[in-house]
Amino acid sequence: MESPAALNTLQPGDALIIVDVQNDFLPGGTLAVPAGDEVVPLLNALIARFARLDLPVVATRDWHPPEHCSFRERGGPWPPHCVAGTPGAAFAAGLALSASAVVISKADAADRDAYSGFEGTDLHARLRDAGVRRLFVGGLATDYCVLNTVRDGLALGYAVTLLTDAIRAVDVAPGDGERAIDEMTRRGARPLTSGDIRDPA
Ligand code: VGL
Ligand code: ZN
Repeated sequence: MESPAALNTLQPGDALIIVDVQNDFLPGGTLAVPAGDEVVPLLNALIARFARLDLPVVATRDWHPPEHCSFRERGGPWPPHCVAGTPGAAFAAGLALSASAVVISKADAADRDAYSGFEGTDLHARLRDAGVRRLFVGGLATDYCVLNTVRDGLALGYAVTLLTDAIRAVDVAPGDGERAIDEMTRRGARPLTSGDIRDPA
């Protein structure tokens, strides 16, 4: 059994997973997540720390074709958002992605949605090839893409730390974000704030 200190301390095999920090999910975007912009400085600090320790940084992005099935015009639940190649789909301008960050595009087929960064992508293969065993997950949105990425990560056998200060929820129904955090925790994700993460001695 690892001690709590070890659980909080970065080590080889750790990776930072930044979920969908894209303009359309920030205030002013077409599917704005309330206070979604607040995750950016927290994630930037973590990007710098992971990069300094030579640990992988992965950024997922919602990357929809123009007539995606999740859009209202096609009977889906969402306004058009994150159309591949448009400014709304670009990563937040303030997000300081390291040059070595791996970008994973998802939900890029017109007739299928994918909330998880693992769904229909090579994310698992890339992490496995890099020897990754623990995921530190932050980004947007808590109740959709973060939730589903964490569910899949746990099911695939990764140890998952949920960066509770670096996520924000859509909250279509009030409490969705809190319920998502509860579910992820119940499934085995470890909730931690970025300030609780320690560098190795
Ligand atoms: C997301 C709603 C629709 C997300 C993506 O990134 O959480 N939410 N598409
Ligand atoms: Zn989407």
